[in-house]
Amino acid sequence: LKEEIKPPPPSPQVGKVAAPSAVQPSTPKPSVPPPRRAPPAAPVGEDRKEVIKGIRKAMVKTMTEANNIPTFGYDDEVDMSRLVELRNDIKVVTTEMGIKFSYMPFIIKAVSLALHEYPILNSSVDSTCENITYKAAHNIGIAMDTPDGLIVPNVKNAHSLSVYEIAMELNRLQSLGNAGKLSQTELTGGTFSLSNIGVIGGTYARPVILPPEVAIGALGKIQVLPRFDENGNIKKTHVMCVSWSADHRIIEGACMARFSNLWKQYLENPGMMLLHLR
Ligand code: CAO
Repeated sequence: LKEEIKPPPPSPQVGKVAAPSAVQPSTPKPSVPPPRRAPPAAPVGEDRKEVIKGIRKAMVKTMTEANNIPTFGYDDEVDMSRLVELRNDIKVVTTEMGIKFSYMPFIIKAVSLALHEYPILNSSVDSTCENITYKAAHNIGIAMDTPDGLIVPNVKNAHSLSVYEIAMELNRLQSLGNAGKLSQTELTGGTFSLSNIGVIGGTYARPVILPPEVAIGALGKIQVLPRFDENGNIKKTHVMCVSWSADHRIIEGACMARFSNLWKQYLENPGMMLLHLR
């Protein structure tokens, strides 16, 4: 005889508490506060006072002055993939020629080409903001992190220099800067500035304009990131962020954005720069 198999009787619920998930909607777990960081170690020895002088003193003056200027900020990202490829192609030759060829010469040339279209970004204003002077030369200031601190020598007449000549001048300024030997000529007369903080790291920044200049750009680190191509496929892309700051008393946001678009076009399609070679 076959014994009839019956399902086991339901277990008695009396006196048992049903599992919460069975009868109630799940409630969020109480958030656990992150572990506290250990307090910083107490300073050893005594406090140290230092007189602010030299390059840092100059920075106090310029930055305090800049802080009185209403500034507009505009950020974007640039696809540097083609430029990365181009630089790799020419790096062997330029190294043999004894020239360090970074991305900066292309970035400076692209700035100069875009300034031709938007000359107000290469202007200066007087202290009472009553007159704008459109500068004839493109003297592009480059923020340099040197053993003496932050200095901003400028590449004079970038508009009339080739990318190669800009690279040579940048090499010269960098060696002088590192040796603390830049002269007043190299440190004054800038008309527009760039700060390549991306050499150290980071994406976006908030650069401070150097009066009487009216605009500055900060470049972030070139990173390999996934982006979509025109067909919707993911592609490996060398992305660099840029952060512009401009004097909003005379520069409209739309002008800064159009300038940035043009500059970006040159960097994303470096071949376009060839059209303007003399
Ligand atoms: N992202 C990734 N790599 C970068 C880069 C970026 N944005 N910019 C430069 N690099 C690379 C260069 O290609 C170079 O690599 P290789 O050795 O393979 O050629 C390397 O980093 C070092 O570059 P570099 O510093 O010698 O040359 P540069 O022309 O790019 O920059 C300078 C020159 C003077 C702008 C830079 O050295 C510097 O001092 N930057 C700091 C600026 C700063 O402090 N700004 C803050 C101002 S506000 O306080």
